[in-house]
Amino acid sequence: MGISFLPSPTFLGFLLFSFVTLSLHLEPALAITRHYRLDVMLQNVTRLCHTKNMVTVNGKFPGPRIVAREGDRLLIQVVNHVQNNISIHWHGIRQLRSGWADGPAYITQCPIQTGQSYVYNYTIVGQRGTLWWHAHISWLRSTLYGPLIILPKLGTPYPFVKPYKEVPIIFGTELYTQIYF
Ligand SMILES: *[C@@H]1O[C@H](CO)[C@@H](O)[C@H](O)[C@H]1NC(C)=O
Ligand SMILES: *[C@@H]1O[C@H](CO)[C@@H](O)[C@H](O)[C@H]1NC(C)=O
Ligand SMILES: *[C@@H]1O[C@H](CO)[C@@H](O)[C@H](O)[C@H]1NC(C)=O
Ligand SMILES: [Cu+2]
Repeated sequence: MGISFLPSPTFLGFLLFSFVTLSLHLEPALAITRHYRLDVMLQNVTRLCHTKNMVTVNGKFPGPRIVAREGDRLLIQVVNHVQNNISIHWHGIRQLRSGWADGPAYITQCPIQTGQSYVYNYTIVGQRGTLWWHAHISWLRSTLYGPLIILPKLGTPYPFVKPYKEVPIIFGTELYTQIYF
């Protein structure tokens, strides 16, 4: 005859249950919502001694970088101040249950018309690294683009030695030569 100090299976089950629910509750607490506003506007841009009046985002060429962590929600308001119809595609983002935020005009949304705005609302799930965003209508993609940087979750290391410095490099052309999706 002996006295057992082993916790009952029910108690163990309860502990496991608490642990699992606790972990489930902890995770979203780390993810945040990040707000961006992209104003699509004309701007005189000078490159290699040539000045061109072009369609830009926030007057920058290339456009501003968008930074988020894996798990974050992005709320990006795009405001159209130019005469062209606009839509922005978040290249490489897996739109899980947010297909209407993908961006191709006439495929997942109507274009944003002059003077109108649209809020792209999506969560980044299971992705990290550097992607890019670009206009997804007509030739506008030739000047409307910028980096989209997804950092690992807080406390999650990169799958390589942490770099000393990171510099996004974007290759672009003003010539619109190809149609692609
Ligand atoms: C761009 O330059 C032209 C010619 O100098 C000027 O008339 C126009 O106002 C400028 N546009 C902007 C948005 O700065
Ligand atoms: C802009 O979009 C609207 C709505 O889809 C369309 O009726 C109009 O023809 C478009 N304008 C141009 C210049 O494509
Ligand atoms: C963004 O989408 C989420 C999930 O569908 C929704 O709960 C939230 O209200 C949306 N936010 C805005 C500002 O549209
Ligand atoms: Cu793309």
